[in-house]
Amino acid sequence: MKSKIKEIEEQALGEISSSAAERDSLEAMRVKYLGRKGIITELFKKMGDLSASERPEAGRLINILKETVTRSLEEKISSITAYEVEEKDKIDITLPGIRGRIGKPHPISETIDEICNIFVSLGFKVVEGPEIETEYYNFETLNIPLEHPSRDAFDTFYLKNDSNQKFLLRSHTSPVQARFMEKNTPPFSIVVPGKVFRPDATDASHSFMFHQVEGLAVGDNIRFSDLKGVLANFTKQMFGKNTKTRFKPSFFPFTEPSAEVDISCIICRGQGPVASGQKCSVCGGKGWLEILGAGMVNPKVFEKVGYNPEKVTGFAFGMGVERIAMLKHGINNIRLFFENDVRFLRQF
Ligand code: 2NM
Repeated sequence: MKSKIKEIEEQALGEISSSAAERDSLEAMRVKYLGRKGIITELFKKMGDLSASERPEAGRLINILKETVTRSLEEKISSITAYEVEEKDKIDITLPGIRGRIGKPHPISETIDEICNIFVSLGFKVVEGPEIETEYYNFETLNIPLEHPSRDAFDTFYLKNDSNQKFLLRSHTSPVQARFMEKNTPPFSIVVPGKVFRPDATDASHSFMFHQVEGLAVGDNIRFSDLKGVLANFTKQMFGKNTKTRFKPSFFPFTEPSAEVDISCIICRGQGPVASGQKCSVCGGKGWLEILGAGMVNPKVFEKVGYNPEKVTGFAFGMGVERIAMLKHGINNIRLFFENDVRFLRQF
């Protein structure tokens, strides 16, 4: 019996020390020796076969064996626990970092900045003003009288009335220019960026809210050729140095004469029909894209703001920022700018 116990002890301690340092294999080891049908448990059961004189000594030795094996298992388990704790606290500096996403300006904000910076390079100052306007500044001062048909295109989004004034969301940024003229003496050149609001039904190219940049230069002997020079320079800086500019006669109540300004198509470069005989999808084969309205400030506007039209002249222009951003980036739907889907916005 004694040698049998010694043999089991050696076997058990050997197996435990060479077993994998994993909880599963150690548990298997515990079951094998100390479980209900384990080798050591069976030894206890076999004591009944011994004589009464051998039994106490055998019992003592088996108990020592049981304790030895138990301690050996516990030591190994505690070494696993220590290893796990140590590993958990270790920082693996070779793992790639988690980069936080950084925001950036909206493409419309970037286009506004780009437009304004070009005019700043030409000596213009950037001026801003209120989005809620009075009928007076949105219409009257700009020579858009109450019963005039050209007012229909703008006439919307009225707010609750004050006692004697009607308030509305501005339909262009020109009222800011009218307010600026009242408070300042020429000469000056300003650009006014901002949100404007129109009664348009939304489609791929229209929105009830969009952004404008309008410009105004007033002084002594400012001429139509100054307007042409400034806008030709702007279109070259904005769309590339080979961009051509073309003026067509038009009408605005606040300018006379008035013009619509086209640039040579930035896709087909003014060629219109492309080599394959198909029409350019951006300009529709025309070779030109309309991007601006402009003109010489109507003397009636100068009178309204208290200037003497015999003494000062000026030019003004206005453009839709969304339209310009769509042309520049090849975007075919204005709504993409306002949905704020980050998958769209991240492309800029
Ligand atoms: C446009 C086209 C032509 C314009 C006129 C004025 C003001 F205040 F001086 F009368 N500001 N902006 C103007 C002129 C705007 O937008 C298509």
